[in-house]
Amino acid sequence: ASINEAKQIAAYKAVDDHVKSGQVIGVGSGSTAVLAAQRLAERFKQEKLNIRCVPTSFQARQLIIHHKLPLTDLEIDPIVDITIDGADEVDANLTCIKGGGACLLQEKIVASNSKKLVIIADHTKDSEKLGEKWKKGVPIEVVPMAYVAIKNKIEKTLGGTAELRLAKMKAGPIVTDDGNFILDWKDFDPECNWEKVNNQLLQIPGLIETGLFVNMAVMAYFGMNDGSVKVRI
Ligand code: DER
Repeated sequence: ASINEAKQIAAYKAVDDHVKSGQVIGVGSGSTAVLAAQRLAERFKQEKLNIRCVPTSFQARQLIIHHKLPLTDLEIDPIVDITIDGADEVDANLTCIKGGGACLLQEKIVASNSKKLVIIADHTKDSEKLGEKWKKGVPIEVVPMAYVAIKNKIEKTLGGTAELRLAKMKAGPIVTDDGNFILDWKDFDPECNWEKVNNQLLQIPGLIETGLFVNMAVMAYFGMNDGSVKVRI
């Protein structure tokens, strides 16, 4: 199976296994979540599902509107039944690196207000330890005025390098949906205790959120090369 086909089988199986009428659903961000939204729209139409969708980014909001799915938000629906979202890498304990698409802040907020977070990905995201396959670092959202000070603090206290994420089709840094910058923290110690590291990072003033989703996902669906789906619980 191609990578896209692997993403699709994981996304479709997760939507088919978990989505039912009456739910408030968190719609994820990134290319795998696009496929989940596609399947959600198919089922919504076929089964006339009574669902409401909370976006996890501007992209997710566009997806919901494009598919004419019922749009809601966390202000109206602060309790989400299930969020289905992608990831950049998932380790053996279901700890995820997210934020490859710079959407980690709203994704983590919606996920933390969801009864269940289900991850969907192709097999290239399936690792024993974080850092094995994903080499672009842990995305960290920061207040723009503080990015150098935070970069220095991360490198001094935790090692590695924290690089400002620059835009491709815009001069200068990428700016997130909430107007912040992203630092990508690379060359971290792969043996570290991610819960401890995440808590240490979150103490830094001006550091808004990390792409480390620790003890949040309850399941991960991986689309495999042979067309099967591997589920990690
Ligand atoms: O930015 C994000 O957190 C996305 O969910 C990303 O991690 C996964 O995007 P992909 O499905 O396009 O690989």
